[in-house]
Amino acid sequence: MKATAKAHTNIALIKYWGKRNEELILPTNNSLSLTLDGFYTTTTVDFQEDLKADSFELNGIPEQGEAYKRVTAFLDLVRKMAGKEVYAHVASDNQVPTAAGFASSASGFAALAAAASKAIGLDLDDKELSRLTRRGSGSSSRSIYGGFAEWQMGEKEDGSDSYAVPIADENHWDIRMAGVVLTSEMKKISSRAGMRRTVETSPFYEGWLKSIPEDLTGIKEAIQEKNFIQVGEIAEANCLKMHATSLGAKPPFTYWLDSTIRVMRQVQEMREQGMPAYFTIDAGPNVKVLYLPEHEAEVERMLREVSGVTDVILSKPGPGVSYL
Ligand code: 2P0
Repeated sequence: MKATAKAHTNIALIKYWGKRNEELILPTNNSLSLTLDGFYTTTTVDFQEDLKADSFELNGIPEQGEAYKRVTAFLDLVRKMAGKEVYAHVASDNQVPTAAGFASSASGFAALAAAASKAIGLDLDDKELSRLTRRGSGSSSRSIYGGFAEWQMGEKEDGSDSYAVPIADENHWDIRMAGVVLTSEMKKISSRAGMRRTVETSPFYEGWLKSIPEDLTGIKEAIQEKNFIQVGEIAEANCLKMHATSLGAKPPFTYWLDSTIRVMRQVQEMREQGMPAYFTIDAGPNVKVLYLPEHEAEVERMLREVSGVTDVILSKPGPGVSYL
């Protein structure tokens, strides 16, 4: 009853920002992401009849706090699905630079869901796996697939129709993303708390939701046509709308630093110099920049020039979940 799985992290171009059901992790809108090569989690789950409790080791270090609780709560779901009462050793190796604002929860839960379900004898297809991993962390539902994936919010109360679907795999289009590292400080407001406060209090939230269908239609069309400018314009505007909702929250908040804004301005400067590049930002200060391979050297050079930038990490589209 042992299995190992590998999953890559993803960055949303159309953001997930708010839940309609906190326990089942059901979102208020569809989101769409790009899975990245190079940043992944490899997890081994080993169920053993003689264990009295689960254990969780991350990069070789035993975890006990919040991370352990989220892993065991997730394993409870897997045990329930399989109808088996057996505990596991879980060992994860995280190759995700979390300091760069690449969320490790997406790759982490996708690898855990795949390894745990396989180890306990559940034979899940991608759709079932996406639905399961969603319960660990919403964004992980999209990491089941390589390249571009869309998490469909679904309508049902039980969440059975809320899972990701593939849009175009990692070989469809060589589009690149740079992770611009600004700070390694832990953020003050988690994405979970931030989205909750925004849903509950921001008068801009309704406008955000209304704008999603048009963004989704436009970006999916642009991905199929490999229209970089259209993908970039929609993704950048979508990110700005998401961040605008937090300024309208009560109390208001922002994840941006002064250096975040300097990077945004530098991306604008790149465009003025004739280099198509667009940014997106998640629930943190760091910036991700979309660009095309032919501009890689220049994009990296210009990003490193910005005051406050400590590192720039380049990435290509990556694959979906796999078993080792
Ligand atoms: C996203 N974020 O679509 C958005 C954009 C942050 C900003 O998904 O509560 O860690 O575990 O479902 O998936 C971060 O939220 O939240 C996130 P939970 P998750 O990538």
